[in-house]
This record gives sequence, C-alpha cells and structure tokens, in this order.
Amino acid sequence: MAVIISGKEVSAKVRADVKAECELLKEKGIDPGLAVIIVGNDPASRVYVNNKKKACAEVGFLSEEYALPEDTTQEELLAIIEKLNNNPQINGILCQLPLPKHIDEKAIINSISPLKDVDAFHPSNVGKIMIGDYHFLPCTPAGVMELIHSAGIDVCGKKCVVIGRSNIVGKPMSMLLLHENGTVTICHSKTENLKEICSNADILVAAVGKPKFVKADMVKAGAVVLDVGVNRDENGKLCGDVDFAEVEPKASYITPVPGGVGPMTIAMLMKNTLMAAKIQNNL
Ligand code: BQF
Repeated sequence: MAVIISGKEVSAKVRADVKAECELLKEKGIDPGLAVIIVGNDPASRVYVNNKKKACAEVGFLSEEYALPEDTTQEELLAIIEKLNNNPQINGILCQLPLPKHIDEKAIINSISPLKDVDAFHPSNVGKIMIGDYHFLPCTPAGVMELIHSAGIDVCGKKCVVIGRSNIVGKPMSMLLLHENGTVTICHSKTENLKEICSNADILVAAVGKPKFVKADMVKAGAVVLDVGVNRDENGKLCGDVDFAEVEPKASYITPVPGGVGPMTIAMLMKNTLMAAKIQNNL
C-alpha cells in the first residue's frame, strides 16, 4: 500500500501561493501577463492550453491566447513572438508543442526572449539549468521535484532512475535530481536490462509516453514512483506510464494519473510566469 501523492492538492497550494504574491505585485502596479500560442487543432494541445488559461485566471494573471491556423508560416509565427518579446505587458511567452511539421521547433524556441521563456526550453535557459544557476525550471520536472518535497522525501544519495530522455522532461528531470545529490541513471528505448535497472531504483520517474509501461516487476518494494505520462488506455481513459493497479501495492509513494504530475506542470508554469514578471521589473 503506497501513499498517494496528490498533485491536485499540492498544485492548489502552489497556485494559492502564486495568487497571494500576484496580489502583492499588483499593489506595486505590476500586472503579470502570459501569452500562449497554439498552432493548429490538436485536441490534446487545446486541452492543455485551456488548462493554462484557466490557471492564469485563478492566480490573477492576464493571459492572451494566440490561436493560429495549421497553415501558419514560420515567418508569421516568428513575427508574433517578436512582438510579444517587445510587449512590456507580457512577461511570459509559451508556444504549445508540438508544432506543425513545416515549422522548425528549434527556430521558434530560439526566438523567444530567454527572460520570457517560462517553459525554460531556450538553449540559454537549458545551459543555466545544467550549471545550476537558473531562474526558470522546466515546468514538468520542477513539478515532480515539488511533489517529492511535499511528501518529505530526501533525494540525497538515493538511486534515481529516469525512464525517458526528452529535452522537455527526461534530461532536465535527471539534472534536477542530480542537483539534489541523487545518483541518477537515465534509461531510454535502447537501454539494455531496463527491468533490472528500474527495479534497483529508490526513486523511479516514468516519462516514456507509453500507457502502463512500468509493471510491478520493474519496481523495487518500497520505491517512490513518479508518473509523468499522460496517455489514453484501451478504453480511452486517461492513464499514466505506470500500471498503477499493479505498482501501487509495491511502492511506498506513487503519483496518480490524472491528478498527479499533470496539474503540477500547470502550477509551475504559473510560478515561472510570476518569476518572469519579477525579473522584468527588477525585483
Ligand atoms: C491531470 C503535455 C505531453 C505533451 C505535451 C492536468 C495536464 C495534464 C493532466 C496538462 C502536458 C501534460 C501539458 C492533468 C500540460 C500536462 O489532471 O492529470 C493537467 O495540462 N498538462 C502540455 O502543455 O503539453 C504536453 C503532455
């Protein structure tokens, strides 16, 4: 029987803290604003963007949505970002990924001012994270760390295994665990003996993108299991990368899907936007 770490509850606390700080900023005449760009009609992206706008409204941020058609050119998108970079009312800019295939994602990420890059995807912010000298943390890994802390778990000296090596989750996740003195192993699709490596982990982070990929025989008894996946199962139900029914009895702590890491991603985006507003106003 594991303790279920509720991202629903922890994220509500984070948003409440951001809301309180936002009120203080507004008394100083600072009104934090986030611009969210979405290109095309991907239904999952639509849900994520709506979640972000809803969170902005809750914490008291201004939010602007730029919903662009699928056939938007790269030049058009770059022109919008350029305007937002120069708009003092906008403190954070995020471009919802993935983008249509005819747009070069790297070029778009590179064009966002690092000071407004609240996803922390710009190479300059990625570099800062590598050397441990950052103001923005990537939202999902930061959310996972917040969940670990909320449960009173100490990473120092622990065997941490991250499954997945994406630039958005796996790589930065590994770096944050390393900063807290975890002994970190990154696994991926070419990893040999995946089951054996995972089943030695004290802290296991699943960021694979495959429904119910992590089974009980991949998990050590008493491990802490953090599930980054947002998938649909065979019945169309939301599920994680971890087979929750199998793994929960074996773990000491586990995050559910929905209501685990997902809401934390959104809450950390609010935290980053608040930080961006402070930095841009020299606070
Ligand atoms: C929940 C995302 C893959 C690719 C791009 C709450 C979200 C999801 C789940 C959410 C995600 C996943 C987001 C739950 C934002 C997380 O209750 O479990 C919130 O909105 N997310 C994204 O913006 O881009 C993605 C996953």
